[in-house]
Amino acid sequence: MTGDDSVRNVDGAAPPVVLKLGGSLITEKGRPETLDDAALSAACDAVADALAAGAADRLVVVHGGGSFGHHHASEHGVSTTDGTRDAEAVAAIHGAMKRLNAHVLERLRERGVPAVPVHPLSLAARADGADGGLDLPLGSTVTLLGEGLVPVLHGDGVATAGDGVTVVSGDELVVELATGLGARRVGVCSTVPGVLDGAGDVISEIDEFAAVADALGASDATDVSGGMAAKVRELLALDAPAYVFGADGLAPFLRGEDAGTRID
Ligand code: IP8
Repeated sequence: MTGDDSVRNVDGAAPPVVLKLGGSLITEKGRPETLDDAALSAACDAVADALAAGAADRLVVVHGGGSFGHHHASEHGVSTTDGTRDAEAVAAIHGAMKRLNAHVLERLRERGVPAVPVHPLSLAARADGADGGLDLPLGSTVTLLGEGLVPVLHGDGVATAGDGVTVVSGDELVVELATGLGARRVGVCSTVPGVLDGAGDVISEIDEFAAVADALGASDATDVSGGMAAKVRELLALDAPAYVFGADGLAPFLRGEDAGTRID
């Protein structure tokens, strides 16, 4: 896929934009199930303004867990690699994510954004276990987009062969959606203004991992530390240009401009 708007994707329509709103941006991470109301409202304003202006029509939103999902996941010892077969634990994690999702949807809808939920627990699976890939059927997301709606997915529990239910992160969903939908652009909005170098300055552009491995504190060959280095690696592997930016970068990104760090 390319950034060329004239290119059509699998459903014959213009490729969508995939936007992740980080859990640390839209919630207060230290306080269980607490929204960062101002940050969430500002993000929803930016999305509504962009849609009203005709920018970013065909938009898929993904949000993270912040103080909703992570709080319950850690209470029950569940992570992307450690699963549970305890239905109460699954209900607690999924229920918290649905509550956060409902807040995001409500704020988008009250600004005129036709946002509808897509819950990954009901769709996705890791059929080969926690180490295997994510199978995320895209039929509902593609169809909702085609109907002029804005699908809003979220980090969630995911059925995992041999491990019960593990966590699927918003970042993993972004990669699956961007690849499967042939996204035009990908944006990751969080509390940091971009990918930072060793001196704490935003790196404006990354086109190969080796060039920034030292600054990110990761070796080129191995990256068990996860975090930003892993995120950069995954975004580099996408065909679409990806941007990592803070709250101030959201409006420019949705207008089609560069914001934060461009990873391509
Ligand atoms: O905040 C995790 O999503 P993330 C969601 O994108 C849960 O890592 C259920 C903890």
